[in-house]
Amino acid sequence: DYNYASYHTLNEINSFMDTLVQENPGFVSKLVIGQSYEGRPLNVLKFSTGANRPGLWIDTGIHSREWVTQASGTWFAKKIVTDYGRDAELTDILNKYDIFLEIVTNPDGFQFTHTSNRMWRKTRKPNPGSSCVGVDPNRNWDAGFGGPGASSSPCTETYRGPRAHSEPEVKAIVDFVKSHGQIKAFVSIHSYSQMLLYPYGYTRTPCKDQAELHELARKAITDLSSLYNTQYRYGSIINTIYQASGGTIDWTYDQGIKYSYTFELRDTGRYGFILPANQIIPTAQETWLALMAIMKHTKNNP
Ligand code: 0X9
Ligand code: ZN
Repeated sequence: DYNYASYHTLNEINSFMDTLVQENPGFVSKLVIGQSYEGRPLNVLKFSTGANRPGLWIDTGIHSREWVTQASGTWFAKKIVTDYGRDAELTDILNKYDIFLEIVTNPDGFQFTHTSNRMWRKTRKPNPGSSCVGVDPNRNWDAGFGGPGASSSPCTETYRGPRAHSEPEVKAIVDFVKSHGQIKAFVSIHSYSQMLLYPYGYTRTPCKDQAELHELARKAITDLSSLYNTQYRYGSIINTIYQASGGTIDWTYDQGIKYSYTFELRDTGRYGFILPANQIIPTAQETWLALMAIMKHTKNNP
């Protein structure tokens, strides 16, 4: 049986996904939206109870070293399966929307964190003319690409890449979002620093839905804190964390996905990326309350 209270390898998470699909036929399926640079499948779990529904997207692990995010993603998958038909609010959401969950969004990086360097963040694509490997997949999106808050140097942790959507892990999501055409909420989950952020990161200009996104963030982090009193900050990326160009949710917001959010999960730096495994389940549980607030608001404000 899968242990949600420990960290797992890529193979173990892939087996978890296949088992979940097998155990829930007609509800959970696995889409392969592309291939990583090293040829691994980019797997997305789809939770669906009917045809032609709009979609809600959650991704974890786009930065491979942020292990509590992939671990929380597996817990969310199990929670969705457990609560459908039991929890009235989630059941109502799933009777109107499909949920798409990409747990290991950067599989090459994740494998590398297990085999070679626990602190690997970027993709694993070589950079021509440099001995440094990888692109920051949260600087590679076509949203202020190349502007301040990203680097043009392949040897830095925030290297933006040679061009927008150069990374297959990013391009697969771009193609999926565009071809789906009805994604209504997009949540990209990182760690650490305990923040709930909305656009923009590439510009100081407030996004046009700032007031609504700010109020919903307040509600979401209030719900989150109700469980273990974990304190989150919230606001636009640029005002709350730092300027960052080419980020995921700036792109999704500019595509018309109003409810675009990024989380930075536990903690605030005591353990940082190396969060002890005994915090996985509490982190996932509290984060789920915030995700429910965002999904519920999306459903109630179509
Ligand atoms: O720098 C980042 O990419 C994010 N912090 S992290 O420690 N997880 O790397 C924050 C960036 C803000 N998010 C977006 N621009 N989407
Ligand atoms: Zn990150």
